[in-house]
Amino acid sequence: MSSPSSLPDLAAVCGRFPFSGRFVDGRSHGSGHINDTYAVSFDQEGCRRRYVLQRINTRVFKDVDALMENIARVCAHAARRVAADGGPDAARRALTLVPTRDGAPFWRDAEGGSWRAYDFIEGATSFDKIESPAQARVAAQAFGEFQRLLADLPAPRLRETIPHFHDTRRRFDNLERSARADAAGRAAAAAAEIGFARSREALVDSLLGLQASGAIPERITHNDTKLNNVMLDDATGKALCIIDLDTVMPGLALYDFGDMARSATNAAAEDEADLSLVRMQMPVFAALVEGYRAGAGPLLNAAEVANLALAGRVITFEIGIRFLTDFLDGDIYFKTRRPTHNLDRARNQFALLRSMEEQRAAMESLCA
Ligand code: ADP
Ligand code: GN1
Ligand code: MG
Repeated sequence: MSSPSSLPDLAAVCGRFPFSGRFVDGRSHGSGHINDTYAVSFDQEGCRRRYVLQRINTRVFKDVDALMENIARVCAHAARRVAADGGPDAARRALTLVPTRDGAPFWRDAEGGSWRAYDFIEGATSFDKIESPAQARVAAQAFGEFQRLLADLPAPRLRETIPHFHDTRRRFDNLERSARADAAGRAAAAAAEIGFARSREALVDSLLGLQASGAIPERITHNDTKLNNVMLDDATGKALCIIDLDTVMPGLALYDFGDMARSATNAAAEDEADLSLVRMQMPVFAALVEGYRAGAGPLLNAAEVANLALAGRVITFEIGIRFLTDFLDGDIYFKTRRPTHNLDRARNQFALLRSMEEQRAAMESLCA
């Protein structure tokens, strides 16, 4: 799905939310692949106040009511925890949803677009690419603490916002289906990548097998723990807040760790086309293991810890498969900025998987 070229009427959308002050401007914000995210500024008696407005991707999230019910519950739970912990800066340590003027969690526009608003977390950055092992440690600790937070979420069970989201077997079968259908006439251009995916098919059942055998439990997980879904404080470098809560739902802790390993250990950007730059950085992986274990604490069982390195390979493979499938389907899911963007991303993820395979023994030695 390519990015919209012109801005929607953000002032009009803001009118549906109880923002006070004078609308100053609105612009595209961030580099997420799914929702349309905007930063909107207000002048409140000489002070600038910003909010995040998001048009939810309803092609991806089919049941917005269920999605927003989950998000409202998780935000409220996180806010209660932050308040109970005490300490400064509570407003920046949990994502705060701003209900509409009518008290609803989102607003549906005349074209069917669904809009929500959050307080803007100021003085913080989300990184697309890791800068140091120390940064990996704080990010992983924050995701580990978030895992513990979710373990205490009061019933009922959260709704599944995207069914089978991390069902890697199903993702693989979808790739085969897309390769056969060749809807965009691109299968020939991706023959090498399709062949690579087939050569690693054995990976797709590994986490599902551990779950089926009872070795690893289902938990409530974030499911999209890429590095740019945690905000780090510009002043201290510490983690402030976990964001992008759209896929918080039942899952495996190994999905969360695996996606951190995928997104944070890469020496190159996720869409870097020069594959010689793609490499799994061992010191970053070590920092992730340390940080996640420190954050999640005793919650993780021995089988989860023993399979952290495997999770990195599986999720890197899974996301590679998803990028490749989307390339074959004609770029209908992820935002893209060039015709080969999804193919470049898939190649990149497969190169990262190869690098993890080369360093498998060293990675596994850290997971005991
Ligand atoms: P997507 O699902 O498209 O990835 P995200 O919710 O992750 O959407 O938002 C995209 C980006 O916008 C994030 O990576 C982050 O940089 C920024 N962002 C999101 N929410 C906030 C917020 N409340 N305050 C500041 N920046 C935010
Ligand atoms: C998407 O929304 P964002 O950009 O944080 C995707 C993840 C992928 C990731 C790859 C809902 O994450 O599953 O791992 O892109 N989110 C959804 O960068 O599909
Ligand atoms: Mg995101």
